[in-house]
Amino acid sequence: MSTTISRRGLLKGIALAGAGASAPGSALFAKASGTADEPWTGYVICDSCNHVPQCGIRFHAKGNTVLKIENWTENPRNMLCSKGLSTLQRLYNPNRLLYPMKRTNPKGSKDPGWVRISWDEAYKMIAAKMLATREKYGPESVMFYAGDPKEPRPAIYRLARYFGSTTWCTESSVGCRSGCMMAEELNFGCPNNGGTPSADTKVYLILATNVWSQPLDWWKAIMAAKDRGCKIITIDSRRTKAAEIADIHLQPRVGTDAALVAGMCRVLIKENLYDKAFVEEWTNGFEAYKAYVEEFTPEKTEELTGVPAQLVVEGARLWAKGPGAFTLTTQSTSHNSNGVNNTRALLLLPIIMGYIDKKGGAAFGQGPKGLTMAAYGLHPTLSEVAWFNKPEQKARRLDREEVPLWAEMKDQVSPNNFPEWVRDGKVRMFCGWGFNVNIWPSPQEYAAAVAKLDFAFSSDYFYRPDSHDNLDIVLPAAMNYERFAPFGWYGPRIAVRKPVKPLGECREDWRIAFELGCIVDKPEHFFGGDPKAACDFVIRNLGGAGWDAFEAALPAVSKVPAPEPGFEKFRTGRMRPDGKPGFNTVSGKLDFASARAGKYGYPELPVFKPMMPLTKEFDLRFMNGTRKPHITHSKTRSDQPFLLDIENCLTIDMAPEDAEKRGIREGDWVEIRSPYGGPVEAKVTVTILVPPGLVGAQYGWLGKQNTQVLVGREVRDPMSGYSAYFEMPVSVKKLEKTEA
Ligand SMILES: Nc1nc2c(c(=O)[nH]1)N[C@H]1C(S)=C(S)[C@@H](COP(=O)(O)OP(=O)(O)OC[C@H]3O[C@@H](n4cnc5c(=O)[nH]c(N)nc54)[C@H](O)[C@@H]3O)O[C@H]1N2
Ligand SMILES: Nc1nc2c(c(=O)[nH]1)N[C@H]1C(S)=C(S)[C@@H](COP(=O)(O)OP(=O)(O)OC[C@H]3O[C@@H](n4cnc5c(=O)[nH]c(N)nc54)[C@H](O)[C@@H]3O)O[C@H]1N2
Ligand SMILES: [Mo]
Repeated sequence: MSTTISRRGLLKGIALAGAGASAPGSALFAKASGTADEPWTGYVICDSCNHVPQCGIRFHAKGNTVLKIENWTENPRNMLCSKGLSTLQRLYNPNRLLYPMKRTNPKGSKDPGWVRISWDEAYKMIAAKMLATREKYGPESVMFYAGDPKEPRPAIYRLARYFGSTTWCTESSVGCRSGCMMAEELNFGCPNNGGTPSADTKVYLILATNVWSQPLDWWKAIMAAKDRGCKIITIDSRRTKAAEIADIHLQPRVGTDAALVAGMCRVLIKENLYDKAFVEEWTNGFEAYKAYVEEFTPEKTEELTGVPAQLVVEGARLWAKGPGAFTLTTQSTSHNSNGVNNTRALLLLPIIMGYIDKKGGAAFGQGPKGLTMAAYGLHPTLSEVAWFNKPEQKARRLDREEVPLWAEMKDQVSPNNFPEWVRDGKVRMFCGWGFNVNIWPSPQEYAAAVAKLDFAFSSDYFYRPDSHDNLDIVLPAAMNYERFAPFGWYGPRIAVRKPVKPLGECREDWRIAFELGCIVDKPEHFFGGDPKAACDFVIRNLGGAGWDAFEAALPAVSKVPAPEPGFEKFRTGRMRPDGKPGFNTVSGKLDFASARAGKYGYPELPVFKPMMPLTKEFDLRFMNGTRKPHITHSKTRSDQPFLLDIENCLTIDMAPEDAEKRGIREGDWVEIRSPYGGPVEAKVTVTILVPPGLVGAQYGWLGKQNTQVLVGREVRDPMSGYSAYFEMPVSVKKLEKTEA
């Protein structure tokens, strides 16, 4: 089976599907053309890049064929981007998986020998294996995993919980932005990555957040604030769009944010610009931090970070002219070996100024009913996150020795030692949804571990050889146009869907998880296998009128009751589950110093730690994974080929000085090596987007262009267990070739 697509064939296919015709011999198009010709309008949610909440899509269909899509204007998030607009290519991509398949050749064979099977047979094989593995090796030996796809997660939580396994993990526990969330929870006592500026915001701080990774309305809100006179400070190691519109751009070298913040806080303290009263009443550990930052003079800060001393001072002074709000929606600051502490440091900037839950400051939002959102905007009654957080479950966690603080704080295990778990017989079976082995450093080691499992399956939209070749079963997942669950969630607003029927025998992920649950556990725990019934359960639990009423209201987006947001909720006990004033940290206050971290031998303060040194041979830092507007991870490449017109190979950004020194020009091909692997081939863009000494790249290209092989597995942030994707020293050499 191949994932390469003939572009002509694909475009022809879309035209055929659009016309409702049926291409002989093609299972896909036989199903795609519906019988009824009545035009109708549907409503779904884009899942291209997994912003949560996601963007709404209105589509026009005939029979079961989607003909045209547009912005769902009534949806709070209603501006589709290049990725969203090309999702129809993905829906009608002739390479889609349409039927369950099982392998017939032994693992390791070049050809797995896939044959089509029925859902019944697939479920029987999987369920029998789940039960037998649990019986023989205990529940933890069955691992549940979801990739970046966040939509399937609540249902898989439920399956893992009722099956009784704590070995439940996702791409977020491998390395997304949960490392940043860990910092948020340590400082604030709850996740909070800031938000867009409000009408009263005077200064807005953009912390390592790339414009291209955000929904389009994020940018609109920032430009509107700028027009109102709000000042912008951007802290980003590259000169991004967000840096170019900033009043002050602070450009620290990668992984040096803790030093930059120490320098800025020193200025705020020395010049008496910080909010003394707030710090005294609502924070913990300030005196220790004050003593720590003493050595970070502007000059020393410049030496450590590369940010000019004068800018450190000016940045601090401008930030003090608040109220100030911030955004830290980034994943990138958590991807170096001091990631959690660098992020904790950045989050001290709103704390020291007391811009916490204030008018014009950083708003602390809340879910419709509770204090915080859980499980990617989905309700804890469905995900049953509380079960994973009970002491008896925590005691069984496979990751508790490797990342003890993470294991205490997080309900998902850190699976970065998966190869060792398989080697030691701790994990025997793998149940996956959207599994991509190439998110890991040195992915070949994870692929080899998959091949050694007793049994493994995954559900996906497409067949991915790197990840699927050594599975036992591959299941075809329904796409966003074809599923009911989950609904979109925007604060108290809930957008239910009106989808088309799945192509072939695709099934939605919630249904797959629930139907398996019905076999290995009790149907009453899994809504009899019905995703819509599960959504209805959550909506009613939130006090809403239920799925049918919400569907009848479409295209309007319905509301569930919600408490007034209000300001300074920490004064009235709304930030803690026990209703006491303060924050949900161990100290009850906002933590400059965290006893929770100290308990496990990590520094209590968010201290600076140098990155891996560059060497004579590996003399450039590699930023392996910044986002681009037309790329999502590895999947948009072959799935949505319109986007390949924009870029069709791995390109790296190099500063003009660095390129010239190596005799490299725009468009040249180069090879990249690190102490851990390579060569990797890429085409060069010469640009001031990156400073001298830094190479910027996207990850997610495959084969010879797979940058993950450059990342060493052992270089990690000890607090989160995350890999240092953005830290590797590399060499870049010109190649004598002109094509990929
Ligand atoms: N188009 C698109 N959008 C996406 C995605 C996608 O693949 N494509 N993926 C989605 C997902 S899963 C995620 S997690 C988010 C990620 O969203 P982001 O984290 O916002 O995206 P990145 O481009 O990885 O990084 C943000 C910025 O951090 C800067 N940076 C890197 N290291 C450092 C550092 O050490 N210090 C400082 N100060 N700055 C640093 C980079 O220069 C970059 O501009 O995007 C989501 N949105
Ligand atoms: N070097 C480096 N590595 C990184 C990062 C980086 O910046 N640099 N970023 C990290 C981050 S933030 C992330 S989020 C991860 C990316 O995480 P990945 O897990 O790679 O994310 P995707 O590529 O979105 O999806 C993985 C697979 O899921 C399938 N899929 C998509 N949607 C669905 C669905 O709804 N159901 C099912 N069953 N399958 C689906 C896709 O076809 C694909 O095969 O990579 C991480 N790794
Ligand atoms: Mo992510």
